Amino acid sequence: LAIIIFIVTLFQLSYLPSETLRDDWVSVRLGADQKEYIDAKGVHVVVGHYMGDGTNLNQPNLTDEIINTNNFAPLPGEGKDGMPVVIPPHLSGKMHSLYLINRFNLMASDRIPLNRSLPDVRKKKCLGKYDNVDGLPKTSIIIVFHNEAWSTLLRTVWSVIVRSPRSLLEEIILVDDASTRKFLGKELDDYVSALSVPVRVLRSKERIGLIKARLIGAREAKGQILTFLDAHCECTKGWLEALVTRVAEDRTRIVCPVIDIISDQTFAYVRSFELHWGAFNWDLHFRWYSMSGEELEKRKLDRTQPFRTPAMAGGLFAVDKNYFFEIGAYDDKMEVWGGENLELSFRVWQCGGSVEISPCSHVGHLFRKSSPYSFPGGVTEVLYGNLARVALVWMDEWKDFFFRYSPEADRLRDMQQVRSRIELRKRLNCKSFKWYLDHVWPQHFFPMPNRFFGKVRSIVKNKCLEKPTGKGSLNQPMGVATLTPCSRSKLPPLSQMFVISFKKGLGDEPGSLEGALMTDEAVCMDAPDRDDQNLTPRVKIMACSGQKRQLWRYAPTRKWIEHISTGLCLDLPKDGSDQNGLTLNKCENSSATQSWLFEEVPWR
Ligand code: LR7
Ligand code: MN
Repeated sequence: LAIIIFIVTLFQLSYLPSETLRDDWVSVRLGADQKEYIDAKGVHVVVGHYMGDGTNLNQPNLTDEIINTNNFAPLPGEGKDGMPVVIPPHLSGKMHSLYLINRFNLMASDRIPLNRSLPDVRKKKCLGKYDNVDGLPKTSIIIVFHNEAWSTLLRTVWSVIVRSPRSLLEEIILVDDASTRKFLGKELDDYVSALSVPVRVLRSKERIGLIKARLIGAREAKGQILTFLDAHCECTKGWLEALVTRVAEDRTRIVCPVIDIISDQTFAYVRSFELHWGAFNWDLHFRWYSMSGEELEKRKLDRTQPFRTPAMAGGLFAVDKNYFFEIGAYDDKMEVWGGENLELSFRVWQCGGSVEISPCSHVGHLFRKSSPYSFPGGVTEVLYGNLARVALVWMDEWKDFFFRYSPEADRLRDMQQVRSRIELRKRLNCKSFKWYLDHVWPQHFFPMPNRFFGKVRSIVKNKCLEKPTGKGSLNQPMGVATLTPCSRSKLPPLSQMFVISFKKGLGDEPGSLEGALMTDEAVCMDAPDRDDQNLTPRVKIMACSGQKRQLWRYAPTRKWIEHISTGLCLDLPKDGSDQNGLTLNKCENSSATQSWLFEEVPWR
């Protein structure tokens, strides 16, 4: 059970984009954790985790027979144009138990034709932009899978065939990572041999995990370009042209599509945001964050330009095959799942390439709230072992920060043999992790030698600033800025740790600070720009925006935390309580409630 709960939180915390509720959806019934909506066209939509969230796993025993049966039975028009599927109420019981097999609504998927239509979700400006595919190299599409459902796997294949220019498609390679489901054997071989595009099924007898499975596919590929997809994707019009064109222009580019959402409940195709980039948090979990304001400004003229991303989600990207192998493909000592996306991102950036997202390429991915398959070796061991390798090889002094706060990874640190990967890094003459943070992701919130890292203490309260537990969009923490009793541990909880730059100008006293007051998950202390007389400004902690309203200044003798845009000082509310959050007031000399201490904590 512990393992299951871990997997569930792992996935919930990871990169599920915020649940998208359209304005025109009307709520018709609110269950415990189930919400149903009727949209403008009268279509039923179910949102929320009403199953598969780990709370109901002790449901009817799924026999091997049920798991091994292929129930694919398409109904014409079902799921058409990416519309949600409605399951008739009398089938609800069966739907719930089938859900548990893959942690998505298998019954819904099995009712949608493999070649269903999808809307063209691209911006108008994309249309025509990548239409000329003459002379472009061909690509091998590589899809690895372990016990995938028939309908999702083959809908992925069909969406590639139906929506890619034939002249760009060398072949489709399916790599079976030791699946045990019967229908993925000969039935699959026979089915794909009749398709109009060459499809090869490569099989691993042993469970090798997605990383080594992709390596098999990559080595076997005949195309000049490799395009990877998860086994439950649906490609939309124009997706491949936009990727291949950019890789062909510059072979050191890794190009990712915008990843849209296929609902695990209804299989609705939901367009996602184009202006999020990929990065990670202090625990090295992949995250989507809003692009910085500066970056957005630059893109105002043309939002269809590909943009650089600090990290890729992992599953969906195109890369030049020779380049992929020149820079070291994947770390073949990584197991099962996880970490390889950051490893590849760091490596490509640090060794002279780039990773970008093309807003003109949209591919849907079926997001799940938990993982359906086993992690041989244990979830924690697998994931944190892989992450330890990432840190050891690529992160220089930031690995110490990671290991200090991640006991799971620290425990596995000494077991990792990374010599050949470190040699690879030397051979390729790759840049430092500091260079990566400074140049690829200047908006990052990691500690740095020129930054303060530690607790922010109120001198009257013996309490410290705390990151809120509420969630905003993109699942980032959000809430009013509050205080909690300061931790006295040598290793304080990360929720009390903040980062802000040292200010080292002429005449600045030592220990002066200035900039955004940031913490994990790209959140910053925020207050309204103008001093509104009627309203005591509430100070919040929310997504970093790069705006002036998030800039603060501190000098150790005065002890004020000044809000730069208003000139006001961070204060406890007048009633002395801090439960409802901190506030801003006119700065007063030697006001105890406006006095703060920045207490550094070592991170290296
Ligand atoms: O042991 C395994 N063997 C496999 O072949 C485990 C998995 N797999 C296959 C699996 O069938 C699937 O096709 O590998 C693929 C990825 O596994 P998922 O779908 O369970 O992973 P995910 O979508 O939850 O995980 C994301 O992170 C992974 C970390 O290792 C991989 O990089 C996935 O490719 C990646 N998925 C995406 O990037 C899709 C978009 C997510 C976002 C945003
Ligand atoms: Mn996936």
